[in-house]
Amino acid sequence: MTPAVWASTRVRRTPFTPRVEAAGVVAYTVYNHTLLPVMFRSLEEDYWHLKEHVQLWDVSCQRQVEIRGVDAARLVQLLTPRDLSTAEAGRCLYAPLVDSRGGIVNDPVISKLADDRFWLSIADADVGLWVSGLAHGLGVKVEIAEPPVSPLAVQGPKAEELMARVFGGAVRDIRFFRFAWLEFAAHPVMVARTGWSKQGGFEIYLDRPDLGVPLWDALWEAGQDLEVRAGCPNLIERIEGGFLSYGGDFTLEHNPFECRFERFCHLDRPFDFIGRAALEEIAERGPARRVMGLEIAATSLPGCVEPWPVTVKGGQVGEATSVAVSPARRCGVAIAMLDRVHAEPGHGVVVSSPDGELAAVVSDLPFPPTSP
Ligand code: THG
Repeated sequence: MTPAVWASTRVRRTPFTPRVEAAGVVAYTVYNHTLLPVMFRSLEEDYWHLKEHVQLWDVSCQRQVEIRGVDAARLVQLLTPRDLSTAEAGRCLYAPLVDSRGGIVNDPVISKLADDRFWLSIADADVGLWVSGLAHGLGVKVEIAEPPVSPLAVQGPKAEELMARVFGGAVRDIRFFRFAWLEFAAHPVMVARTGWSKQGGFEIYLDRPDLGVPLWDALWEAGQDLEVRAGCPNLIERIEGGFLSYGGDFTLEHNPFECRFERFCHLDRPFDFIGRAALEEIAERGPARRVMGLEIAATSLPGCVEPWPVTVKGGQVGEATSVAVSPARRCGVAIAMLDRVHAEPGHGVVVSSPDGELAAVVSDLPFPPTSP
């Protein structure tokens, strides 16, 4: 029997928790000290439903670190190698945050609300402490807060139709990684075309906890004929989509090049950020490891609760950190950090699972689409 993880007052509930529980959530994880659903029916059923219909995801655990003030833009730029100078208000940007050694502190979605106001929609680590420490040490004029904002994701191929029914046709004009302020219950809320799936959709950044249940119910009722269901980031779909999970697939011990984040690192542009010297050196040398996909010869696999060694001729060349069985591919799929020489699509490797040694083939991330 797998022991349960206990909730307590240290683990935050969310404005949507009553509806998530009414919808029959079967398992949670804890992310940013907050409950995050991980499964409703089964990973496979949730996967197919996400790819065909529309789901409501309680991703309130994606907490917002707000940075505002006259020095906000300068401080936010110092946090990341991604050039933010060309972004206008209304943009969202996925951006690694790095420390002075080039290690990844977090990988938030940064929303630019105004020239002097940003939200960092953080992955699972206490970014507020890192930013507050830096602001104190640098003596910059900013205010840092974690406002009571709870994102609700609406994901799946029917997400736009459902959102248009509740928020009006204006949602259709929101481009990928942009946001707009739209009204719900006569209150303006931030709606972005973002989300942790490749199926398309939106995230509603609800800043009124009292409107959580009414918002959920409005989407639920409007989506009955669209077969709306409660869902959550799906392990299988996000592995296939190549979405890396901070703390699991990569940590402070990894740099952006190992994570294949080079498109978010603008070393050739002359702005200042923490870790520039370290990243320039790594870019020059080339990263020691690269994150890749694996296709594993297996039709059932146990959960990966600690990294599984990846070997070639008995020598370890890396580790798999997220593993699932894909019903679309009828094999195991994994995200793995591999030594550079083995990080090539088509390379054969062996994965040491708790069930024994399994043959695997290295794949690109995201995994190439399957034909329907
Ligand atoms: N939504 C919000 N906050 C988040 C996540 C989210 N915080 C934590 C975690 N998820 C951050 N991780 C990612 C990873 C990838 C993407 C979004 C969040 C993503 N990337 C696109 C891509 O790689 O193609 C686009 C990147 C870009 O153009 O900037 O969607 O899911 N609010």
